[in-house]
Amino acid sequence: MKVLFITFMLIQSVFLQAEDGHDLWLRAKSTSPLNVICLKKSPTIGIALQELEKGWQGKDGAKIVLVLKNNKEIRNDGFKISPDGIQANTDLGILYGVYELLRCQQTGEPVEEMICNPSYGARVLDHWDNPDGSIERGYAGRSIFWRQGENSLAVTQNDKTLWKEYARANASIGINGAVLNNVNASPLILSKEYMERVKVIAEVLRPYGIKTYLSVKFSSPSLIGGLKTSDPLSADVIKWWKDKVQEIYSMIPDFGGFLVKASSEGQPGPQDYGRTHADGANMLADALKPFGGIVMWRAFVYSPTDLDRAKQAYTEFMPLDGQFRDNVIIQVKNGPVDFQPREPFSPLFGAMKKTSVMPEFQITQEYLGQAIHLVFLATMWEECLKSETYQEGEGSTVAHCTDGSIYPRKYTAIAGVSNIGLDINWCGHPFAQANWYAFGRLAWNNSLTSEKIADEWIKLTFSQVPSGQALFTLFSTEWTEHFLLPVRQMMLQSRDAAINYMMPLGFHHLFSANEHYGPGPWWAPARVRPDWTPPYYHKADTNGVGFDRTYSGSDAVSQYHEPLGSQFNELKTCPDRYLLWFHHLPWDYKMKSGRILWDEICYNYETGLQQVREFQKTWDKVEAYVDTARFTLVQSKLRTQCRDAQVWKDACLLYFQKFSHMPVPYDIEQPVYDLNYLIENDMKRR
Ligand code: GCV
Repeated sequence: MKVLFITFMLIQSVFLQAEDGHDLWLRAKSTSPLNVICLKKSPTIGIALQELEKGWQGKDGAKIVLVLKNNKEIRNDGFKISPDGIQANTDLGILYGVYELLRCQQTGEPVEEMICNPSYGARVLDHWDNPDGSIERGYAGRSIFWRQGENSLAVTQNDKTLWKEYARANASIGINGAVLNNVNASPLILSKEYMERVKVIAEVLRPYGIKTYLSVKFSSPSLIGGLKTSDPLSADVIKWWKDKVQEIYSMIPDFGGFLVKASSEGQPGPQDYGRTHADGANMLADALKPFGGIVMWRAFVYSPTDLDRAKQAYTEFMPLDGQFRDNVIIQVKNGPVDFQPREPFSPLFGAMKKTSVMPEFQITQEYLGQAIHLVFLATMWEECLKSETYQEGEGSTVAHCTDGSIYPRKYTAIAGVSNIGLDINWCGHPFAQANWYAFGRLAWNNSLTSEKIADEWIKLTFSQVPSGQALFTLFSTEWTEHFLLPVRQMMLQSRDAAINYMMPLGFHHLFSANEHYGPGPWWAPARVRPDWTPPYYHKADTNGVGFDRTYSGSDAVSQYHEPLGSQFNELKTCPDRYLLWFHHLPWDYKMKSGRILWDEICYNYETGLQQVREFQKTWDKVEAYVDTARFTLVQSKLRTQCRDAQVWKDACLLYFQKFSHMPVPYDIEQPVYDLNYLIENDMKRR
C-alpha cells in the first residue's frame, strides 16, 4: 500500500469563524498550489481541476496526473487512486476520484492505492417538491427547484447558482441522480412550461454527473393529454407516453427516467383499469427503453383492507416477480410499513429474485423529529443494508441482494428522500446535513460503517478555516478527545435514543395525526381510517400490547425467509428490538432481562430521555470547538428535543398505564406531565 502526502492538516491551528452552514462539508480552502496534468478537456474535467485548486491540502507544488484510460477493474464511474494521481474510465470517474482524494486530505486520512467502484449504478435523491414550491415532509424551507406566484417559472441567476451548489454537494458524495418533484405528482410537471425549466435544471446538474428524473402521475394521459383513459394497455395511451418521452429526450438527451407512485394512497394507477403493476411499469419502460431510461416503480402500496398493512407490498408484488422489463426497478422502502424509527427490513428484499429491487431510505426526518431532533440516520440504514435476508444463505444481506452482487442486474439503484430546502444551511438542523452526506456515502459504498461516515462528516464540517490567533490544533489529540470522539459518540447513539424515547421494543406509528411529530398513542378519530391511527399498530388492551404478526396472528413472519421467519415467530429468538412489532404480549411478560414487559417499556423511555440530556451536556462541553452560530443553533434544538423526549415518555407511559394498571418503577423519574393535559394540548393543535 502506498501512502500519499497527507499529514498537512495535522499541524494547522484554528481561529473560529461564524458560519451559516451553507458550505456543508465542502469548506476546506486550498493552502498551497499544485501542478495538475490532464490531457482531456470537458466541463466535468474542468470542475475536477477547479476542485483540486480550491481544496488542495497536500504538498506545495505536488504533481497530480488525471488519466482517462480503459481499465477493466474500474466499473462505471469508479476510479483508481494511486500516488501518481487518478485514473478512471469516464470524466465523472475522474471527478469522483478528485473528491475522494480531497476528502482524504481534509480528514487527515492516508490515501491508499485502491480502486473504488460504486455499489449502485443510480444513486438518486428523491425530492418531494411540489410545483408551488411547498415540500411534502420538508422541514428546511421551500423548494430549491419550484416556487409560487407570477414568473414562478422564470429562471434567475440565483436559481442557477443554488442548483450548481446543490449539484456540487451531491457529486462530492457520489450522488448521480435527482428526481425533481414529489411522488404525489402533479401532471403539470410534464407540461411544456415546466419542462422548459426542467431542461435548464438538467443543464446545470449535467457537468456534475447528476441525471434528472421526474415523478409522473399515472393518469397524465387523461389529465393533460386529452385522452379518455390512462389504461396502460390502450394503444392511444401507449402512443401518448412514447411521444411524451421522445419530447423529453429531445430537450434532455441524458434524462434518467420516471419515478412512479401508483395505486397507492389515492394515487391513480394501472389497477384503476384492471391492470397490474407490471402492465403499468412495463408500458412506461418500453417508452423509455430506446433512450436508456429507467422506471423506478414504488412498492409502497397498501389499502384499508383486513390484511395487515405490513404484509401488503409483498402480497401484491411477489406474484409479479419475473414480469417486469429489465429497465424497471421496484423501489422498496427499508421497512414494510413506512420509515418508522425502527422496522425490520422489508421482506421484498432478496425475495424478488427475477426483478431489480432498489432500497428507498428517508433522509428527511418525517418520523424522527423532523429538523428539530438530532438523529444521525446512517446507523438505521446500515442496520437495514447489513440485515441478513437468508435468501441465498448467509451473506445475502439487503445490500448484496440489491447491489447486483448476488443477483446480477442490468440496472441497480438506491434512493433517498431528500431533506433539503431553501434554508441557508439547506437542511434546517446543522446535524441533518450529516444524513444527506451519509446517504451519498452509503449509496456509493454500501459497506461503509456509520462510525467512519460520522468521523468524516465531523472533520469536514467542524474543522475551521485557519487564520488569526490559534485556539486549538486541528486533529490533535486534544481536538480528537474533546471534540471528535464525544460528538461522534452522540451521533452514533442518537437514533437509538430517538427509538427509546419514541417507540422502543418494536412499537411503531405511535404519532399523533398526520404531522408525524409528537406522540398520540390515543389518536383515533372516527373519520380517519384505522391503518392511519396508532391503536391499529400498538393494539394495547388490558391483556397486553403489540401487533401479533406470528403464524397464528397476521402471519407476516412467513414473508421472511427461513430461519428468519421462525426466529421472529418464536419469543425465545425474536430480538427485543422487534418484540412488539411481531408479538402481542401480556404486560407482565417476562423479558430476557428478567424484568416484566411493562417495566422494560418504562426503562426504555427513561433511557431515551436521559440519553438526550447527556447529548445536551456533550454539546455544551464542546462550545470552544464550534463557531457561535452553529453552536447556539444546535444547543437550542437539543433543548427542544429534550422537552419533546419528556413529552414522548410521559404521553406513552401514562397512556399505556391505563391498560397495564401498573406503577412506573419507583427508581426512575416519574412523569412530570398529566395525560389529560397532553391529550388536550394535542387536540388543540388539530
Ligand atoms: C409522499 C408517507 C408520507 C407521505 C408520503 C408517502 C409516500 O405516507 O406520510 O407524505 O407521500 O409516505 O412515501 O408516498
